[in-house]
Amino acid sequence: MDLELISFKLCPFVQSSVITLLHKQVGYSITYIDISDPPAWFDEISPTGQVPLVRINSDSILFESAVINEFLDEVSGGGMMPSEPLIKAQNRAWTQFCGSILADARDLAGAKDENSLQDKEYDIHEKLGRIEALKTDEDFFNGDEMNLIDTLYAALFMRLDLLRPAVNLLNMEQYPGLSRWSENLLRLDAVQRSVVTDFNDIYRRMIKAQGGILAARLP
Ligand SMILES: N[C@@H](CCC(=O)N[C@@H](CS)C(=O)NCC(=O)O)C(=O)O
Repeated sequence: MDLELISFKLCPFVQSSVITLLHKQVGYSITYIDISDPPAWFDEISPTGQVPLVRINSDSILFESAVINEFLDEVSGGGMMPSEPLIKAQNRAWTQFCGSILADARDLAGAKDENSLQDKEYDIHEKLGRIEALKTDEDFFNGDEMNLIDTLYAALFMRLDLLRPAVNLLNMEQYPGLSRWSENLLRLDAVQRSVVTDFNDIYRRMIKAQGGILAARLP
C-alpha cells in the first residue's frame, strides 16, 4: 500500500500519525504544506481543509487523525488500541479531550493579555487534573506499551515541555503521573523522530511571531 501523509510541520495531529507510522514501521512518504496558505491541490482533496490527510495508492483520501491512526494500526497488524469495547471507546474520548487541551495550549501561546493567559492556564490545569486523576502507575495510558491515545498526548507533552521556560504547566509536584508518562513518551525513538529536526526552533519562532505574552517570556 502506498501511503502519502500530507503534513504541516507544526501540527500535533499530524505528529500523532507520524508517531503511529514510525512505531508500526509502516513505510510512507510525507508532503509538507503551509496550512495558512495551502496549495490548490490540497483544497481540492481535503474535505475539511485540515491536516493530517492520508492519500492511499494515489487515489483514496482519509482525514481526521484519530481515524487515520486507527486505520494505520489496523492495516499493520493492530495492537495499538484496547480490544475491550468500553476501554476502546474511553480511549477515543480521552484522545478527543487531548485535542481540546492542544487547542487551549495554542490559544495560550497566542494570548495577548494577562487575563486571557490566566484563563487558558486555568482551563489547561483543569483538564490536566482530570487526566492525572485517572492515570495509573503504568508507563503509558493503557499499560506498558504505547497505544494510539499516547501518540497525541506525546505531541501535547512535547509542546508543554517547549513552553516550560515561559510557563511551567506540567510539573512533577502537581502532576506526578502525567510527568512520568510524559518522560516515558518523550524518550521514545518514534516520538523523537516524529518532528522535523528544527522543530523546536520553528515552534519557538511561531510563538514569537504571534507577539503575545509568552513570546516575550520565551528566551
Ligand atoms: N480533528 C482534526 C484536527 C486537525 C487540525 O486541527 N489541523 C490543523 C493544523 S494542526 C489544521 O489543519 N488547521 C487548518 C484549519 O483548520 O483550517 C484531526 O484530528 O485531524
